[in-house]
Amino acid sequence: MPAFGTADIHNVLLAGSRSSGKTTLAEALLFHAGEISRQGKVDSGTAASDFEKEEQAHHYSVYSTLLHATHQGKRINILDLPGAPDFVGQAIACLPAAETMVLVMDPEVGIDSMSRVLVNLAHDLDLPVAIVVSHIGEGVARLGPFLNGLKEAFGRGCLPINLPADNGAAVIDCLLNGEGDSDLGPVPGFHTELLDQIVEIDDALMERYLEGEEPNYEALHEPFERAMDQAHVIPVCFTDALSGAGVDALLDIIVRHFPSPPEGNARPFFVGEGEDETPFVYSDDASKTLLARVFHVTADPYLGKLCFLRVYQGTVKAGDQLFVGEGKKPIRLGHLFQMQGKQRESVTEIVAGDMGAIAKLEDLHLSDVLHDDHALDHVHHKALPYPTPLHALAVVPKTRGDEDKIAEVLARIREEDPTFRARFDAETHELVLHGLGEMHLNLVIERIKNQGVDVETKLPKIAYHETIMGRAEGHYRHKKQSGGAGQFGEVKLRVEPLERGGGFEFVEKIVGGVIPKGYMPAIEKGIRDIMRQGVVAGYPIEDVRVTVFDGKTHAVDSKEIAFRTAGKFAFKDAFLKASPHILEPVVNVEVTTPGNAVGAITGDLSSRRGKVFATDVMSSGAAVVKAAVPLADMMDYEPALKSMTKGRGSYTMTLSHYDAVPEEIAEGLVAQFDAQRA
Ligand SMILES: Nc1nc2c(ncn2[C@@H]2O[C@H](COP(=O)(O)OP(=O)(O)O)[C@@H](O)[C@H]2O)c(=O)[nH]1
Ligand SMILES: [Mg+2]
Repeated sequence: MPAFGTADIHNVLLAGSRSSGKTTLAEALLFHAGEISRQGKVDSGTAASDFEKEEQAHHYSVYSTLLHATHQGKRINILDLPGAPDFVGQAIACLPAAETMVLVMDPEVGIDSMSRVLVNLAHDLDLPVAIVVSHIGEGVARLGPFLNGLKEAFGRGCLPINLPADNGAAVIDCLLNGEGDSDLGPVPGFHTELLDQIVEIDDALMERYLEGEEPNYEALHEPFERAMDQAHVIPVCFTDALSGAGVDALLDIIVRHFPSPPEGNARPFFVGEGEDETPFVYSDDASKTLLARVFHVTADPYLGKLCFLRVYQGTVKAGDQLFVGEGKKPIRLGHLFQMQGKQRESVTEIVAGDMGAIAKLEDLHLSDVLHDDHALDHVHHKALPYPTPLHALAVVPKTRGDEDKIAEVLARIREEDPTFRARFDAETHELVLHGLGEMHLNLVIERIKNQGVDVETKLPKIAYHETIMGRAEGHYRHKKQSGGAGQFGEVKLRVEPLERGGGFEFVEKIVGGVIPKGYMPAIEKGIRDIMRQGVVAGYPIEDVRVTVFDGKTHAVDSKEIAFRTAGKFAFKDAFLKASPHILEPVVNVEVTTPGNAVGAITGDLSSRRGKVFATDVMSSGAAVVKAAVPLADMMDYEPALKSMTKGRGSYTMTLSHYDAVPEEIAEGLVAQFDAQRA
């Protein structure tokens, strides 16, 4: 096994919307680098990257996959990310693992919402972006307008570093080469445009360039790198992963032009908390103390839990004793692996800049930081902007006793996916799953069923909340004194609304010790119990301050359980008097569409209780419509958008805020809840 030094490694993310060609490109890169002997296909379930049961069944990627290739003596680590918005959580978790985001785009689809989201994420994290235009064999006429569209969407730094040629059967370099012809026109024009942009970053180079010197690779390498790091240049290149056009060229581009770890922007690590938080500067040096982060977690059928690591500083060695975050107790590593999809190979170490996996560490989780020096105890990566899961689905096992199996599957999914949540509702005996969309939740159900457990699912629900708009007092006396040991607890409390997002505040204002301090945690527990269950419609309660100000104790019969019950019902009493409301999530919707469908789209959004606040039509003819719409009215949006745009529209949703639902909807939700309880 050749060993690679930190400067010989290139880490790239293959990102992009669904079906843009990431997995097929990954496969082609491995094949052209001689890593695999035949090129598999996504559609026949044979791609190295789509190896999980669910992926082969659906012919698309659900999980992030780590692959690697060797080209010109350099190591390329490739992270093939899922493209569907429902699986974006896994993609986001991987972003800090690489130096370059390679955004794969199918020109037939155009500049879609997901690609915009990804470019924004990369900019937020200071991650250089390169664009690979796929499917060039399927027609070159559309590539010119597509390129103009890229500039309009992502800035004038979007410039080709190679060009399609021979009607999409080949590519021709336009960074180091200034001659010849391409499918988009003569090469010299593109060459000059790119050099003009690069030299802006380097005064000395600019001077020589203006004097007529043609810069070579050595002269251009460093300025090009810096231009990428500063997003001054977003290089665009062309491929057809099925015919192989542009694939060798892309391998060359990755190892010759894309940043290695020492060349790329440092990943945003910080040390300390709150106001004391300061950037943590590491050095891409394999001999220093260790800094590594878990970017992906998966379950291997043989090894169990596998944690994928990116090492930033130092070297991880098999058998090492390491610390996890602030943990004082070291953990001992077992085997280390380098991964090729599902294939793994034992390695003795992973150096700064490289990635790999470790098995069987139950105490290690997604996003954890590993180190070997307590000076790094509080080092963490900048918080990643995971979307909030807004879709809910209730499931009940068909066979009693399967709860444990289900819990096991869900715990595993929660380990892997930061955008998935599960909550057991003790009152309804339902398991409520929260995810980013129907596809996301259906996949969870599929994974449960793959474990041989059959479940019944209820209709998808919206993640509503309950809250109050007014202040009120509540009172409850819990007294049970018939036979055996008695129970006594009495609580008086006040509830008042907090700002949206304020969560829950518990305040104790007891005078004269009428309730001993020791019972306060029990009262708070009782209140938290009912806040999880909801009072009026069965949804969790948010944004409430509770002040316990009075009550009574009994010298013999008072006990924790009595105060827990009293707290619960005193809260319910107050809540019902404090103008209870049901809140619904309102999402920011961004629709990318051909311009001629804008009228239909804005009209349709308004009919979904939406407020359209911007419509930008670009010269390429594409348009972006921005609106805020209650999530409840977006549940069937995908097919509607498809039919309005003849399949050419795309959209993304992110949580905007929570807003009170209109009266008639609230009444419906309450009636539904009452019927369920009856
Ligand atoms: N002709 C052609 N088809 C491609 C190309 N890249 C991907 N495809 C096809 O497009 C579909 C989606 O590709 P896939 O790699 O799964 O996309 P992903 O969702 O981005 O991983 C598959 O049917 C591929 O065979 C390409 O460059 N040229
Ligand atoms: Mg894929």
